[in-house]
Amino acid sequence: MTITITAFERSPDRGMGLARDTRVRWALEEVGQPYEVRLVSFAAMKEPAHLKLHPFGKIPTYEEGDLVLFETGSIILHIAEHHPGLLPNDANARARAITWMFAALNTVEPPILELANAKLLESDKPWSKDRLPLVADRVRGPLKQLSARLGEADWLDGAFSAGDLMMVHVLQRLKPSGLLNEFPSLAAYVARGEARPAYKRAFAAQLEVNTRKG
Ligand SMILES: N[C@@H](CCC(=O)N[C@@H](CS)C(=O)NCC(=O)O)C(=O)O
Repeated sequence: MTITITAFERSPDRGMGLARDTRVRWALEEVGQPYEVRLVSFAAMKEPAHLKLHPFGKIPTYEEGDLVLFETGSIILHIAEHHPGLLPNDANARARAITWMFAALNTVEPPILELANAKLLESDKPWSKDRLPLVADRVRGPLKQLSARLGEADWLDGAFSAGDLMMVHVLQRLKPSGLLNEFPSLAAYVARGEARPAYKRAFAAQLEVNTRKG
């Protein structure tokens, strides 16, 4: 059955791979599943046809036959559960890998998004200069703990899993801030993720869309 995902017609990051379709593309590449992409404009995302797929008017969505999913956590878990390559067979190891997916989305991503939004949307406010260091410190906390847990290991719990895929993609959003480099083991962890051939294919595919003329 054909898999179709949605992505930005023009990503605000102009192809840096930070838009969340990249993590879904990456998961599909890791498990070797071909997919099609329907590009949507910001305006189209808020229209009834897209809201039927994604009640919050965002990308990415995932369609496969009758199945329609939104939320990258759910989409990537679905992909990982239906195709080998992203979750271990051992039941406990599998549960732990899924736990890392949740940790990426529920613990690590929110303060990173808060920082990105503070820079993007609030930098002209008179209180921004005082607030920004506080927001950055709220990112450093979980990064320090994540870095301690990763230690010298390549991946968070044994072999590369959907948990690592999600964590690496979440951490990538920090790159422009320079914060990631304060944690060399995490910067190396992200680089290891980016070196995977599946990631490179996913990155190239989204870049192609975002550098197209016209
Ligand atoms: N929690 C959602 C977040 C989805 C999301 O925020 N998508 C962004 C692109 S990365 C979006 O569509 N933004 C456009 C908008 O909110 O209008 C997920 O993980 O899928």
